[in-house]
Amino acid sequence: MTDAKVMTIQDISCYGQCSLTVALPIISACGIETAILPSAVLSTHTGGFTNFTFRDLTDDIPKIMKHWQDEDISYECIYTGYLGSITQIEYVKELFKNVLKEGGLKIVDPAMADNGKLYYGFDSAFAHEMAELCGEADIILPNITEACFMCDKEYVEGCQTREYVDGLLGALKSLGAKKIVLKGVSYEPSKLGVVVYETDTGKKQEYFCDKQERSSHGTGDCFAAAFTGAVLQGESLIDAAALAADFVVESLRLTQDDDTHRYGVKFEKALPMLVSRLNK
Ligand code: PXL
Repeated sequence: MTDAKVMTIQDISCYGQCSLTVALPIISACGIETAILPSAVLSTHTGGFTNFTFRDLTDDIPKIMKHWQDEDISYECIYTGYLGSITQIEYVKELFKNVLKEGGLKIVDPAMADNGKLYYGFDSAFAHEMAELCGEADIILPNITEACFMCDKEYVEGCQTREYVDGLLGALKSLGAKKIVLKGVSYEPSKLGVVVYETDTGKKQEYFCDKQERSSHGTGDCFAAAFTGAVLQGESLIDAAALAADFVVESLRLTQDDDTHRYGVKFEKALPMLVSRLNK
């Protein structure tokens, strides 16, 4: 068991099973000490809810960072999720410089879009700034839509061809990202999965699951958290990505019969599976 500490910066959506309310329990369940930096506090996430509150915590970020520096607090890994503004992206670059241990791991999930659309409140200027942050990262976790917005590529509905996915991976490599975990890849209607591309060696690996009937908000965050926990426990990238994908599928499966539960997935009920697979 490692004593590596991770710090994750993303919002707190008080209700809705996404961002910090899934990252903290999932990474902790993986046996990893997890510090948090809330980028904003919302009453709910922005997908499918209206009139949510949004308390921007941008101004707190440099103060929190300064206190950590004064206290000599630093981390083996920083994992970023949903960020609320371009200024916050700039602050993340400062956090990488000032509170990540030398040789520490930068994991960036450019959580900002899905199904061909940017989430509420984002625009292409934000997507391009996020692309720059991805260029500084060791590992990035975009879905197909986010890759398209960051690389100015056309989003194609439905299944992709291998040529199209290879084109996206090449464009993501040009951003400067070292290791790419591209999510939401589907070469045939019944399968959905990830491609892991190590840009330094050119190695590409893939992992596919049976496509579930339902999709849901928050699954990208569940994936990123489980992936981060598994990597910090020493799993290879492809094994961590496969475990994270299986964890999301299990969470979706445990949610699908509940028609009233549409805003997130019941990942809590899949945690035992995640932990037992990690400890094998
Ligand atoms: O799951 C990504 C996410 C995180 N945080 C907020 C969101 C979303 C997706 O819509 O709205 C606030």
